[in-house]
Amino acid sequence: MSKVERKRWSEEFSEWYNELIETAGIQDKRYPIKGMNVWLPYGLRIMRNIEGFIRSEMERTGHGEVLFPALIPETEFQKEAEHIAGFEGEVFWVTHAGHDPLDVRLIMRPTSETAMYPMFSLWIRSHADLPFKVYQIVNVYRYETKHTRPLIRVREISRFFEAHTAHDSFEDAERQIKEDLEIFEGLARFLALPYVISKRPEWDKFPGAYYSLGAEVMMPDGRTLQIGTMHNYRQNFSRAYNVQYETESGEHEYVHQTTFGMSERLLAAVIAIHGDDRGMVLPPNVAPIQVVIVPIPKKNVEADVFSYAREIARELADAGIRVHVDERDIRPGRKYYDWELKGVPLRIEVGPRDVEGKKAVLARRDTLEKVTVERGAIVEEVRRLLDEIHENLYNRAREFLESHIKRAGSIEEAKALFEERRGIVEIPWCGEESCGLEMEEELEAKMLGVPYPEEEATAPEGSRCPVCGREARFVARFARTY
Ligand code: 5CA
Ligand code: ZN
Repeated sequence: MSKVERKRWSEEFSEWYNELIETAGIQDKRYPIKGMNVWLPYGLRIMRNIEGFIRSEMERTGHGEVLFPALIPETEFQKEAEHIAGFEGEVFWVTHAGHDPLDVRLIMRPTSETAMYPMFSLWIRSHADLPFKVYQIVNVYRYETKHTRPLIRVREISRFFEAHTAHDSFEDAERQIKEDLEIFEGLARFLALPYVISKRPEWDKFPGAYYSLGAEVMMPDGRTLQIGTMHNYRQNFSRAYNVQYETESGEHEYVHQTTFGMSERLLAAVIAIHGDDRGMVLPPNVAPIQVVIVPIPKKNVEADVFSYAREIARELADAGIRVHVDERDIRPGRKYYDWELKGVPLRIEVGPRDVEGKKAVLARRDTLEKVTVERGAIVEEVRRLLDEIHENLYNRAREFLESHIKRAGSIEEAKALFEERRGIVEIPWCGEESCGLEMEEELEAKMLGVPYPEEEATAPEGSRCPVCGREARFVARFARTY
């Protein structure tokens, strides 16, 4: 039987998560502004590893990195009507400088469309400038009114990844969305996070978008978390910000635009989805320490045990593995506890008998299994186990996600499913907003949207919308969300 316990993880997820953020050294929540937390070194190292992957993907796909100011003049912010309506209630204002009120008030960017697009209109001149692709990784500010939670819903998003592109046609913008989806797939694989993509309903699009896609993961308590979005703006923003280009035949056209956004929610998903009652379980790709070596010295042979441990560490480091020898003067049991909490994927235990027999004990964090390995086979075995841990985390999470997606034909059935295990419930839908909103209310759940790509969204033949009884056009996904 597996020793892995996930009782608190699933039944008291909120408490488990909040405690872990602090005990595992991710963030300190005691900063005196609600929704703004302090990153700690260990948490930041994991986040930097995630960021490194995204950055290299952005560069690989031809996005140039830019860095815009954090403040936006009110006058620029106010140019796209839907966008203002969506964000107005969520922005922090800068109204004074020193003792004087500002003539033009400034907002702290909640995202950067209204900062970037006035500049795009200066930069983009001709069809030869297109496609135009940039990204930045910055802090953004949102006065969130829903319950704040570390990494998940914060008021200062400290790692906001935003890609903005401009194109000469709707088709080319659609190609960009496809590329975003591919980048996202690679990232999700890298983090061992299975997910679903849904096309948001009209009433829940990103403010100003023509359409929005959301990527959701399944949290331990059966609620979903949106960890990425891609939006096709069509020409909504280019008209408002006058972003035009000259075509080959000399006419002036508005560009088509897209964006792709993510945040430290990615780290929240990694912590939440892979963890267990002992703490975090980090995918080797992002673990700051992939292997921790714990020497178990006995009187008189301490020096031998420590030098054996360091020797193994040197060999692993030479092989490109992130390794740490825990030489603290505390009991080994205490060390195990700490590194399990911090999610280090592999632990190597070495005692006097291992030194003598030229062996070591390898303990996996994901399954808690131990194996004894010959000295000469350690590097190879560590490599193999790190890969296996990654696969196991992915497969375990995928099973969890799949077992939390169910279909229902009626509201009653959907309600029963939510009672039982929450998760995502797919329900036939006629496509009318009023029916969608009524289902949201009855189920006390959000419509994530319809499955994407759209071929997967069509309702089974003959199925009916449970609200109005008309023939269903889609299946719509509902979930309780973070
Ligand atoms: N301009 C677009 C694309 S860059 C945009 O802002 N989209 S967004 O509002 O959906 O945000 C992108 C992603 O940021 C979301 O998918 C979510 O993962 C993350 N995010 C949004 N709000 C917060 C928040 N308050 N705390 C943490 N992450 C957030
Ligand atoms: Zn209906």
